[in-house]
Amino acid sequence: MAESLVYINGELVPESEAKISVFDHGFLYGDGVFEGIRAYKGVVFKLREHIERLYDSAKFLRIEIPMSKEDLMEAILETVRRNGLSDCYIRVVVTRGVGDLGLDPRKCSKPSIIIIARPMAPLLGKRAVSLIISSVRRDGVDATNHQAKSLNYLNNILAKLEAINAGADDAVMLDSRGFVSEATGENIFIVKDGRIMTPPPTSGILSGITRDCVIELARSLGYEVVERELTPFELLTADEVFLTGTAAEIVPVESVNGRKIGEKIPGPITERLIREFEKLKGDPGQGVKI
Ligand code: PXG
Repeated sequence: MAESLVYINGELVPESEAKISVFDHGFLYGDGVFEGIRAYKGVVFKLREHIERLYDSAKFLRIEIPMSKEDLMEAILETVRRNGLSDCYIRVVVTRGVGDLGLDPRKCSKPSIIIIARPMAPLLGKRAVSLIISSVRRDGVDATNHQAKSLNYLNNILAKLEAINAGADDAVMLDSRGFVSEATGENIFIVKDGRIMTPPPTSGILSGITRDCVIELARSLGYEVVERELTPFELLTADEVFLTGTAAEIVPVESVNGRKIGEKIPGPITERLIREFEKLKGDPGQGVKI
């Protein structure tokens, strides 16, 4: 297979030549932001929403992306085109840029922009997943705040390690008050008595684009969707639990801390949402054409 082409600071180079400096603060301090985006059947799904979130994440960190939103969108589309892809995963990374040792961001003169596009299957596969409730608490909204999609994923990685150690597929983290927040790379939903519920952004979650899409989709199908704090009890006793994310899409949860969830996996509402979500893939109204 030919090498993929990676966009680095305005140039498309073969992946073996795609290199960043060891003095880049994205590498030294995790000082940067990113997006994970998918394209389906020649349409980049929710591209504008991802671009908006990327610029908001950068603004939170006072990283000024040296490119207009339109130009960055075009660079993403061009990277996908030049790699000859129509269904793929796209990673956009913007770091503080090359600086000095020492974390002073003022030493970094220009943010680095990297775009990778490659084929990818759903992250967790289509089957159901088992979860544990992690002992790692989500950082507070007054701390690093996961509403910004930053390169700081240590919180998530510690939780994922705990899941792996426990023999589970993934972990769900609680916020500092003990309410359910999200899984390591996905948002979480529960269903109880026909009503769909998911934690609000105040629970220290990333406001997932798949989450927003599923909320809208569910409401359009006539389901009641409530964004509110959820206790671990509500999670463990839910009729259905599912995760949402760009990489994972919609994934049913079969158990949490060893408690089996529901009668049948996927549950009826999860199954319906998966089926309806499939119909959005490749719809030009849901994104931007390559
Ligand atoms: N929470 C967290 C912490 C995430 O990282 C989501 C929720 C879901 O958000 P979206 O906007 O994707 O619905 C994410 C997204 C990867 C990977 O390679 C992870 C994500 C997305 C794409 C790839 O691990 N996480």
